[in-house]
Amino acid sequence: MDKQVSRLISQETKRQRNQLEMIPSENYASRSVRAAVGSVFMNKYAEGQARKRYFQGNSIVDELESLCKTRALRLFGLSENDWGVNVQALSGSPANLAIIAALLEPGEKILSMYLPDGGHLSHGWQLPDKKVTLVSKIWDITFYHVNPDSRLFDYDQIAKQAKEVGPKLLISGGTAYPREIDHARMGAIAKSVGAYYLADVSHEAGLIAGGANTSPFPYADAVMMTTHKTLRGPRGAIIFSKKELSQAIDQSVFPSIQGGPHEHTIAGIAVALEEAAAPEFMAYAKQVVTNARVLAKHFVNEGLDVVGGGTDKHLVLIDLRNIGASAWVVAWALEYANIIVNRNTVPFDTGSSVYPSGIRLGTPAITTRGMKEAEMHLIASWIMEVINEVGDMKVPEDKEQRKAFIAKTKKELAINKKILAIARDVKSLCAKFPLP
Ligand code: DSN
Repeated sequence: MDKQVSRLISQETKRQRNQLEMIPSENYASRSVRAAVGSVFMNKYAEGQARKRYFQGNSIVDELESLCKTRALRLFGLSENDWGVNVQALSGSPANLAIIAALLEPGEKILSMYLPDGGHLSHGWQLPDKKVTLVSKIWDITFYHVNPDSRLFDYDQIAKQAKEVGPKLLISGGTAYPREIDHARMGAIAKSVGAYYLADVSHEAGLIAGGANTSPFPYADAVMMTTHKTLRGPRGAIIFSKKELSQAIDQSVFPSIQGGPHEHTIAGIAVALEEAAAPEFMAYAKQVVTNARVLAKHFVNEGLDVVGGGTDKHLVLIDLRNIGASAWVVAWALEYANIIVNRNTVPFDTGSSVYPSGIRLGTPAITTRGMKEAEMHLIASWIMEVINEVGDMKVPEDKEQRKAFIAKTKKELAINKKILAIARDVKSLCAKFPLP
């Protein structure tokens, strides 16, 4: 009925089909997940918890939400005697806000990972002269950093800092940290200073469910995950918390922060959790990591500076400074080559969030299409060709010159013969690996 939106949906479907989605936080949800999200559950208001609602007509919604929670606990091998679970938070940032608001009084201290080292905005990001996030406006934030040489965490240093700061909450969670976080160590550090440990495993959720990454559950007081990344569900979030904390967290989600939960999303999450419990999902999770490792090794062999020396997960972070390439130019050139990555800050970045020094790429979506090691080598070679083609195009420092450069460069990239040839090859590869 709506021609304009319908046209845009068709165009986006085509784009997703013909391009390589290599942003590590993206994936392709199954048709069943999408059907559940587009279902009549969208029409229902259901404030409160199952069987404790404020509106009538919720007996079926109650069943749905309880099913989703049971599946969530089962997927991660948790007992309902020890763990509470909330599936109502709208996404990762409101979920983290709800957890923090439930566990801490305003003004109390949080120790969390520094954003340019791969952390997340919702862990209290602030600049020296600007409280960028609501979390940083309400709570007292200190960041921990990666080691300057290894660009990895030095847990002894974090333990020392935790003693000095005395936080009430220690948060881990990397959106651009390529190695596994040592949850046992982080949990022990939190315990040693009387802090709660919140593991934000939004990026790794599917890898943990599939046995390809270590579970934080034995060590954390609360675990938050978004549901649309490696877990391959709809956009949403799940909060797990130790039983004694769960009531406060439920009340923090509703009525403190949100109104009615999106029950259609909860239906989609329930479907995704069932899909993730299937044996094929374990194979998928392992292949996601294998594919990322193949990419990382290929880039290291080509002389690129792969942060952390490789990856344990689904993502690879490349610092382009050693070859003098501009991340903005590379990311756009790759887009014209039908390869979608994102430009990203890297540890000790000398650029800005808009013009950072790195690119971040990941394998969850292309692995969902069925791509394996051979395709990773092919993709890595195309990425190298693009980087070599545009490596000497630098974004000027001067604002006015930059504006002119951006307009000119986009036009040049769009008609670059080498890039267009790669775009055609990428499209042919994509045709062999249909979307779910
Ligand atoms: N936007 C997500 C990511 O790309 O990692 C985090 O919010």
